[in-house]
Amino acid sequence: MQRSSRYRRWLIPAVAGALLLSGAACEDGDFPNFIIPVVARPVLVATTITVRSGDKQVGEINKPLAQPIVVNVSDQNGGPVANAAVNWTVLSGGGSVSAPNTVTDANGNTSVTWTMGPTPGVDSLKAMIANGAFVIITATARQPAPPVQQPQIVSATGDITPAVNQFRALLGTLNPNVAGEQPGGRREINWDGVPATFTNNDNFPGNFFNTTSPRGVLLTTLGSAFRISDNGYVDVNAAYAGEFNVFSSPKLFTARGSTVIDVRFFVAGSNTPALVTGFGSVFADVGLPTSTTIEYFDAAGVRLAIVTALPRSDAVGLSFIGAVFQSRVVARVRITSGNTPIDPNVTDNVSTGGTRDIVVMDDFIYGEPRITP
Ligand SMILES: [Ca+2]
Ligand SMILES: [Ca+2]
Ligand SMILES: [Ca+2]
Repeated sequence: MQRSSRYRRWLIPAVAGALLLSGAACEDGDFPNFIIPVVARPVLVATTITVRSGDKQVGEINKPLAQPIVVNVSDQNGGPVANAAVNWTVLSGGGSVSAPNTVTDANGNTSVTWTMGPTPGVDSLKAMIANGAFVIITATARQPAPPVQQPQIVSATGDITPAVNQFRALLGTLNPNVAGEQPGGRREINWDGVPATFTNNDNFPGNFFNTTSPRGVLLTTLGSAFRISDNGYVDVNAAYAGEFNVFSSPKLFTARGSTVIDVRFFVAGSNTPALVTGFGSVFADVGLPTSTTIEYFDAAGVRLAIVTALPRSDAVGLSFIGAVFQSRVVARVRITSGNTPIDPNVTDNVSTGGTRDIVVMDDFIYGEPRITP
């Protein structure tokens, strides 16, 4: 009986998880004075939660982040805890998670998919375990990038008439040269009606086709002036004879001192900026495959597209390039016509193997400039 009693006295604390049982601590005088180490297994519980992956992502508003949010739950010894409950709470941003409560796998991991809220900014998410330990995960929600519009491009060299007519048809019927917004359709500038006072000299004003003849374009150049010619610019340099042929007779257009011209759109006859769906131009004597381009910009100045005119392929030497977007998004185009401006002392030398490519312009064809996209 006595032995059984002693046994009980040290067994019970051991079962209760005590690490040691000291005989000296016993009040019972005849209990042997020795120390029994009892290697009791501590109860391992979910103690710590950490983010394994998915923190600080950047995503789109109202869209799930690309990567799941993975957390890991570990015990007092840093070992993984399986079947630990994790509670997920969106703290800010108004988004949502795929499940409010999850449990860890054998590796101590569990995850959710996090969908961003409706406003741009930093969203935050809390993942918490039963003992109150938690981690905060953040993500940045952005506005979705505007869909990249792929314009329809019309390009030709040689006989360009079918391409020009195709481009005209894409834009719609030709509007009269009057002030104000037309409901749709297109405008054109062929330079042929520019009066003699602005022909074969450097006096052509960049606002001519928004004032004298209101068609909604303002021309500017990085160079010094614009020049309209009814003789293929032979009055500038006699060596240009036969180089620059017309699509619409008899006049052509180019800048002096630069090959770069900006065309900005306005409601015809006004100072109100406007947008067009597309723009194209006829070019004369494109000699090099990359010298002549049209760049399209939106109202914020973002470049939407760049197109490159094909080099001349026949004796006439005309090229056409134009682009039409699905909606009215073009506020400005930048034309680069060749790499060398007309000059009394400079000739185009591409045909003899050189790299100086002088290019001039004929017809501009563009959508009706309107205020609304
Ligand atoms: Ca013309
Ligand atoms: Ca040439
Ligand atoms: Ca040329």
